[in-house]
Amino acid sequence: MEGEGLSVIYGHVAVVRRKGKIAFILLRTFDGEEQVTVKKGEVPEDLWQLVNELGREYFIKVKGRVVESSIAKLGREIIPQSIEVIAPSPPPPIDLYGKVEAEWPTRLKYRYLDIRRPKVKAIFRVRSTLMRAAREFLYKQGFVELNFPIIIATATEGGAELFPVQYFGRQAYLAQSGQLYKQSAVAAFGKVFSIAPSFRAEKSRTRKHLTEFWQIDAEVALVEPRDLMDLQFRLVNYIVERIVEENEKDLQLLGVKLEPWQSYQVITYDEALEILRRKGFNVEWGMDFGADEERALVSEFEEPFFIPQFPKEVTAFYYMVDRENPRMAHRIDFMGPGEYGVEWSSGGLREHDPERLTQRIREAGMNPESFSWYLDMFKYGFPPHGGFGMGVERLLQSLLRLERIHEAALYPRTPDIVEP
Ligand code: AMO
Repeated sequence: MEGEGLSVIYGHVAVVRRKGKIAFILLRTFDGEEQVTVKKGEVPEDLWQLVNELGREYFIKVKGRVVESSIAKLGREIIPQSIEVIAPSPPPPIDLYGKVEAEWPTRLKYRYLDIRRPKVKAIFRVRSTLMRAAREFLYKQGFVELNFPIIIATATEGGAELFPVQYFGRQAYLAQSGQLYKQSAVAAFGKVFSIAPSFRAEKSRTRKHLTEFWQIDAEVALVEPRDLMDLQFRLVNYIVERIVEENEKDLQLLGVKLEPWQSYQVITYDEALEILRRKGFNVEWGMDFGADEERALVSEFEEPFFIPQFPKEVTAFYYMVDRENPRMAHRIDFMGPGEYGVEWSSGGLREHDPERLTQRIREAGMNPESFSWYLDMFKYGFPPHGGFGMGVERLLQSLLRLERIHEAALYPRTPDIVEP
């Protein structure tokens, strides 16, 4: 659409308001909104008649003049010469422009319409920037992007949370993460990442769990915990900067103010326990933080923070046990701060000693034989390494202050929802 000449605009009819001899069509285009102003007497009679027949969600083609307008909310309006209905619509079952949002289950039932709402579109435009920025940043840091298998034969993140797949008479599973594969690849490339879906058959019905979610899964050879923390902090800040640059209007629509953080903090597991005890939680040394504890903890912070070690018992088998303090393992959690804070990522240093790994797999109640290729690979000159898996929806949820994680997925998957 250009200048004040004749333009052709396609869009969905959001609302038609008629005031006597004048009608306003609010048109939702693919990248914004336009107002079409139709005056009886100034347009051919059949066009005026057509306007009366237009309903919400009709997809139309408008040919007209774009003129600046001091009264129009958008600062300009379209004076049509012709309007063509490309695809009509029955009245939509949910009100896409109502003051009061439809209930969440109804929105989900008609998600294919719900995603046309400007606020929902804003969320996914930001998500698009987030994905692009993550890639940009990691490429700039010299990472190689790879794709790991989605159909796999073994649990990587705990045996109970697997979705089984019938695989030609064998049992296979949907990947819980690319963990084992990204570790294998780090020995070849040094710095690798993958952005891929993860599947977890968790029956958790919480504000922060999905059964299908996306991870920014990275692995680096020869890193120290500090490097991993710096890298992730810079990654998130880069994502925030790009969103601020690219999505000004979307952030405005969502009522969200974003800016990069100045610094991050590091607190020990024991310090986290102390904070929680002070807040009245009955937490014992050795436990992992549940949803309530996590929420209470992050709300104490205004800057992102890391917890760089956890009691060995609450870490997955692939995390390296601290050689100096064997009660602890190098699992590093990265926490988003504030009221909408949440665990953005888990990561850490990996165990690359096959003997110790075998022992850890046994302790986790799994059979080392199911991991034979993984255990074998560490015999072949394997460099020390570490990495992280960052949850895309969790990060988006907390940056955009979304009440539930489901809003950060186009078609969320939960124990109750698998359609549409
Ligand atoms: P973890 O299981 O902690 O670690 O997952 C990494 C990150 O993914 C996100 N996440 C989820 N998001 C939505 N719904 C879920 N059910 C869900 N579970 C996890 C979180 C979490 O921090 N292999 C390791 C990572 C690594 O060590 O590199 C892993 O998968 O943001």
